[in-house]
Amino acid sequence: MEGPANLLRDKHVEYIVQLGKADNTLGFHLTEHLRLNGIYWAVTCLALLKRIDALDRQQTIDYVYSCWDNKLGGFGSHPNHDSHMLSTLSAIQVLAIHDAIQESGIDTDKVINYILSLRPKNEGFFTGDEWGESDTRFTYCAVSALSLLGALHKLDEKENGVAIKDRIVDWFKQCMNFDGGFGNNISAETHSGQVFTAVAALAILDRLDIIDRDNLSWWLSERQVESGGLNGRPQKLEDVCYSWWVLSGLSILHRLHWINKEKLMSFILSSQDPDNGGIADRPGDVADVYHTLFGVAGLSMMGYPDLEQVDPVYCMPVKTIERMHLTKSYTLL
Ligand code: GRG
Repeated sequence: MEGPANLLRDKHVEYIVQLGKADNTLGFHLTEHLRLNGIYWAVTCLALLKRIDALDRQQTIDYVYSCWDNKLGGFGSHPNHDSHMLSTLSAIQVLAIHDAIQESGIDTDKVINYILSLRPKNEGFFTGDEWGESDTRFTYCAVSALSLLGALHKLDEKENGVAIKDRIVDWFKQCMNFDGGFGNNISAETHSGQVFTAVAALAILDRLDIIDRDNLSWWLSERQVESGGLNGRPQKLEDVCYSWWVLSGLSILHRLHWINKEKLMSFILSSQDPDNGGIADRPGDVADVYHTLFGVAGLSMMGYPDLEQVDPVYCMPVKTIERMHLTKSYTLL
C-alpha cells in the first residue's frame, strides 16, 4: 500500500488548527450543525497527539458555553441552534477533557434534567431531541453524559416498579441480533457503529453479561478485509473510522488481539494526507477531522508509540477518565 509509513503528527495538528481558522469558507458555514461534534473530535484528537494546547482552552470553553440553552438545559451544535443529545454529549466531553465542567458556569442539574427528559415514559431508550427519533446512539450518549456528570444514580430510580437502568438494558437486549451485534433499533441490521454504542453503554452500566463475547467478537474481527482496513458490516467498503467503532468493542470485550494490528496500522497510515495533514476514510480520499480522530484513536488502542491512550468506553483520553474515577475493564495493545 502506498502512503506515509509514520504518523504525521505535526501535519495533523496544523490541519486541525487551520480548520478553526477557515471561518470565511462556505464549508465552514454549511457544517454549523456539526460544529460542537467537530470541536469534540478536534480536542480529543489533539489530546491523543499530546498537543491539546494547540487550541486555546478558554476560547473552547467559552464557545461550548455559548451553545448551552440555559432554559432547556441542553446544548445545540452552534449558538442559537436547537439542543440535541449528540451535541450535549460532545459539550460535556470537551469540558471534561479540559477539567472545566464546574468552571464553565453551566448548571449541571439542568443538563442532567434535559438528558433525562429525552426518555419517553416507560421506555428503555432515549431520543435525540424533542422530535422523538430513537437510535442506540442517543441512548449511549445519555448514559455516557450522565456518567460524566456524576448522575448515573438517576437511572436507579424506578418507574412503575422497574428501574430505568433495567429498562435500558432490556431495550439493548431487544436490539441484539443473531450475530451477537446490535442495530440502531429493534430488528435493525447489525452495524459496528451501533455495536460500539451498545457495548460501551452496557459497560458503563456494568451489564456486559447480556453479551455473547465470543460471538460478537467473531463478527467484529470478521470486519477486517484484505487491505487491512475494517468495514462497518459485511460486503461494505473499509473505512478508517471503523478502526474506532470496531476496535473499541473488541477492546471492551477483551478480544483486541483478534485483529491483525500491523495491517490495520498500515491501512490507517496510508490514509493520511502527506501534504496538508489529516486522515481520510481510505487512501487517496479527502481528509476530515472525524476520520483524523478515529484513525489516531485506533492507532492509540493498538499501542502506536508516543500517543495518549484512549479510553474505549468514552472515546476520551484514559487520563481524563481515570481522573474522574470512571474507568471500566478493557484491554489495549
Ligand atoms: C463519543 C465516539 C462517540 C460517539 C457518540 C454518535 C455516536 C455516539 C455514535 C455513532 C455510532 C455510529 C452509528 C457510527 C457509524 C457511523 C457511520 C460511518 C455510518 C455509515 O453508515 P453507512 O451505511 O456506511 O453509510 P457503511 O460503511 O455501512 O456502508
